[in-house]
Amino acid sequence: MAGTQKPVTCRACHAQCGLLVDFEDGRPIATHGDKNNPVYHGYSCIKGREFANDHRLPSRLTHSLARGENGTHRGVASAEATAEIAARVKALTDAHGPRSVALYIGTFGYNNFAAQGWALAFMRAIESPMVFTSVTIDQPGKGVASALHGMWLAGSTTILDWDALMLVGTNPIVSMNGGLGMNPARALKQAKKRGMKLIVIDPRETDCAKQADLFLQCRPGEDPTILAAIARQMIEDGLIDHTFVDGETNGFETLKQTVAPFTPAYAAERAGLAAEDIVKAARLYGEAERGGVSAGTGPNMSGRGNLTEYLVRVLMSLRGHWLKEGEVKRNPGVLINPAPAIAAASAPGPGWGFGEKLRVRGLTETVSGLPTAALADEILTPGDGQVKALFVLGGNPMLAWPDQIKTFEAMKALDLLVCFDPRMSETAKLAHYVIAPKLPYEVEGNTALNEFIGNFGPGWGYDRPYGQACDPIMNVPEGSDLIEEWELFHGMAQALGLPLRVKPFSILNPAEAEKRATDVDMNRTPAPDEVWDIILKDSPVPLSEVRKHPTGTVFDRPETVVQPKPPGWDGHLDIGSAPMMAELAEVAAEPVAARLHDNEFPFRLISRRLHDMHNSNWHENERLQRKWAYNPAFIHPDDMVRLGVGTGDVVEIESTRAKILGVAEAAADVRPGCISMSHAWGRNPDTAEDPYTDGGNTGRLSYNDRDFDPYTGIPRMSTIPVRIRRANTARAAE
Ligand SMILES: Nc1nc2c(c(=O)[nH]1)N[C@H]1C(S)=C(S)[C@@H](COP(=O)(O)OP(=O)(O)OC[C@H]3O[C@@H](n4cnc5c(=O)[nH]c(N)nc54)[C@H](O)[C@@H]3O)O[C@H]1N2
Ligand SMILES: Nc1nc2c(c(=O)[nH]1)N[C@H]1C(S)=C(S)[C@@H](COP(=O)(O)OP(=O)(O)OC[C@H]3O[C@@H](n4cnc5c(=O)[nH]c(N)nc54)[C@H](O)[C@@H]3O)O[C@H]1N2
Ligand code: SF4
Ligand SMILES: [Mo]
Repeated sequence: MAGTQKPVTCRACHAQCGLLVDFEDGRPIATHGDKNNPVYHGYSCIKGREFANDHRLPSRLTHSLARGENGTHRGVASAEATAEIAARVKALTDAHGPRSVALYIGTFGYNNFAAQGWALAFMRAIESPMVFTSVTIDQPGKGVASALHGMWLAGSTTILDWDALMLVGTNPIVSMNGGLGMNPARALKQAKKRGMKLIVIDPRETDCAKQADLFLQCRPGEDPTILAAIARQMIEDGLIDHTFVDGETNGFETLKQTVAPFTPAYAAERAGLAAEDIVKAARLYGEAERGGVSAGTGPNMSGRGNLTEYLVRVLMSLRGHWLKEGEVKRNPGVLINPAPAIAAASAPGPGWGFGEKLRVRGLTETVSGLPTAALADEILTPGDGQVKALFVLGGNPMLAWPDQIKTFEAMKALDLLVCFDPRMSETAKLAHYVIAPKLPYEVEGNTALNEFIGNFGPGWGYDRPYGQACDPIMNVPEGSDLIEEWELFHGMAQALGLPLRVKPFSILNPAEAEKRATDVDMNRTPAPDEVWDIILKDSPVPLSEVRKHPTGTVFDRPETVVQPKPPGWDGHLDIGSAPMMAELAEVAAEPVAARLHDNEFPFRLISRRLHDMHNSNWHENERLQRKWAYNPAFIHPDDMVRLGVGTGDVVEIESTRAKILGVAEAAADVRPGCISMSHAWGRNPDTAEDPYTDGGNTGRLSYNDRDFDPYTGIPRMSTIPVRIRRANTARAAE
C-alpha cells in the first residue's frame, strides 16, 4: 500500500507544533516538522517525533482497570466503570458532602480543554469547589502577580520587535516556556541578528544562556534581590518611561523607596554575582525601546515566586514595555477571544483570600487556583470536609507533587482514587479505577491551548492569527475499550441525573463565559466534534472554518490597532503593591550571612528540564532514552572532585526530609554549590529503585508544609538545601 502523510497538531507538550506523520500500511513510520508551517517553520523535537509511536507502546493501556479486594487490578468495561464510580461519588457526597470529592487536573488534563470543560462542569454539578490543577505547583506567581500588578489589556510586544529580552530561570529553547515564541531557537537567532540583546539569569548555563549577551549565573533563590537591584539601577540611571509610569501606574514612589536598599553591591553579594553585571543588566534592558521579561519554573519554585513574577511585571512597566496606542497587535485571535486591544490597564485585584478556604495553613482559593501542595493534607486531615475521593485527570501526583512521602500516604488513604491515564503511572498503581483514555492522535486536535496560554506573559502563544485543527490520524488499538476523558464525566452526570453546563474556553472573561455556557443535552452522548463546538463556542474564527486548515494557517483577520484609553477610564497598574512591597522589605531585612553559609546542607538542588523527556510521560519509550535513560545529577566538576565522585557514580542526595539516589554527571555549566536534577522520575516510596533506570524523585526531598508560599502554598521545589555523598553501593536501593 502506498504511503500517506497526515498533518497533525502535536500534543506531546503544550506547544502544539504543526507536524506531519508518514504512514505505511496504516502504521506511523516517521514524524517530522512541517517546513511550510507559517509559525513553527519545520520545528519538531524528539518527543513530538516519537508521539505517534508512544500511542503503540506495549505499556499503553487498552482497557480501563478496577482494583479488586486483594489489591490487584482487573480489566473493567468503561461503561461498567462509569456506573460504579458514579455510584461511589453519590455515596460519598451523600455521606460527607460535596467537598469530599476533589479533582486534580495535571498537564494532560490542563492541555485538553474538552476533558477540562466537562470535568469542571461535573464538579459544579456536584457542587464541589475542590478543583486543583498543576498550575499551583508550577508557576503560580504568574497569576498572582498579574492580579496585583494589573493587566495591560493590549498586551505586550513580541520577539519580532524586542531590543532586549530577559529570561529569569527559564530555558524556552528546550522547554517552550514563554519568551521566545514558537520555534524558539530560530526566533532567537533571527532576533539576535537584528540586534536584540539577551540577558539570562540562571544558576545553570542553559541552552539560552549560552547565547546570551549577558549571563548572570546567580545563586538560586535570589531572584527578588536581583530584580529589585535592576529596578533600582534603572530608576537611578533614569532608564524609565516617565510618561507611562506617570500616566498608567500607581505606586512609583513606594517602589523607589522599597528597592533603595538593593544596591548592586548588596545584590551581588547575596546572589554571588559581580555588581557591574547587575548594572549592565539594568542598562541593557533599560535602554531597550521595546523589550520583554519572562520568568519560569526555577524562580517560581525557589521561594517568593509571587514577588519575582511581580518584579518581572514592574520592570516591564517601568520601561512601558507594553503595546501602546496606535501600535499593531499582531494576533487578533483565532480560537480564543483576546482582551480588548486598548491602551489601558485592568484594575489590579486580589490574588488570594476569596472562594473556598482550605482547612490547613490558612490557605484559600487564589487566582492561580486552590493550592495543590496542600491537597495531601486535605485528604489526610480528618473532620468535616475531609477529601475522600480524588479524580486525577492527566496528572501523576506520586511523581510530581512536592513531599512524595506524604503524597503516598494521602493517595493510600483515599476511599476512591480515579486516574485517567494511558499508562500504569506510579499514581495509577494506587488507584481504585484507572480509566484508559484515547490518546491525542486518536481524537480531534486544535491549537486553542497554545493560543490560550498567550495570556501567560510576553513570548507565549502565537504572534499571528494562526490556527490549526486536525482530524484523528490514528485508529484506536484493535480490540481496545477506550473513552475520551469527557465521556466519563458525561456518563457519570447522566447516571446521577445531573445537568452539565459547560463554559467555553474561547471566552476569557469569566462572567461572559458563564453567560455563554452551554446546557448540554443529557439525554444523549454528544459527538466529539460537538464537544469541541461547545468548548470553542463563539471563537473569533469559527472552529468549522479552522477545521478546513488541517496543516494550520495564518488567517486573514483585520489588523488590530491598539485604541486609546476610553475617556474616564480609571484603571492603573500598581507598581507599589502593598503585600509585594512588604515582602520585598522582608527580603531586605533577611540576615545575609545565614543565606550564604550552610555547613550542614551545603548544596542547593535546582530544578531543570531534560530535552528528550516531558515530566513523567513515556519514559519507557527507548528512543526517548537516547541521551538519558535515567535521571542524571548534574554537578560542577570542582564539586565532584571535592566530593570524591566521578561521572557515573551513585550519589546519595539528602535533605532534612529524605534521601534519594542519583547518578553523578560532571557538568561545567552548573554553578558550583548547586546540583541540577529533573523532576518526575522515581518510583513510589514502597518500591525499590535503581538510579540507573528509574530512580531519583526530587519531590521526595521536599516538605509540603514548611517553607511554603503563604498564598499559593507552593513549597520549595527548587533550591532545596541538600548534602551529597558517594553512595556505598553502586546500585543500592533506598
Ligand atoms: N521537584 C519538582 N517538582 C515538580 C516540578 C519541578 O520542576 N521540580 N515541576 C512541576 C510542574 S511545572 C508540573 S506542570 C507538574 C506536573 O505534574 P503532573 O501533571 O501531575 O505530572 P505529569 O508527569 O505531567 O503527569 C502526566 C500524566 O498524564 C499521563 N498522560 C499522558 N498522556 C495522557 C493523555 O493523553 N491523557 C491522559 N488522561 N493522561 C495522559 C501520563 O502517563 C502521566 O501519568 O510537576 C511539578 N513538579
Ligand atoms: N523537554 C521538556 N520540555 C518541557 C517540560 C519537560 O519536562 N521537558 N516540562 C514542561 C513544563 S510542565 C513546564 S512548566 C515548562 C517549564 O519551563 P521552564 O521554566 O523553562 O523550565 P526549565 O527548563 O526547567 O527552566 C528552569 C530554569 O530555572 C533554573 N533555576 C532553578 N532554580 C532557580 C532560581 O532560584 N533562580 C533562577 N533564576 N533560576 C533557577 C534552572 O537552572 C533552569 O534552567 O517546561 C515544559 N516543557
Ligand atoms: S515541542 Fe512539544 S508540541 Fe512541539 S514537537 Fe516537541 S513535544 Fe510536540
Ligand atoms: Mo509545568
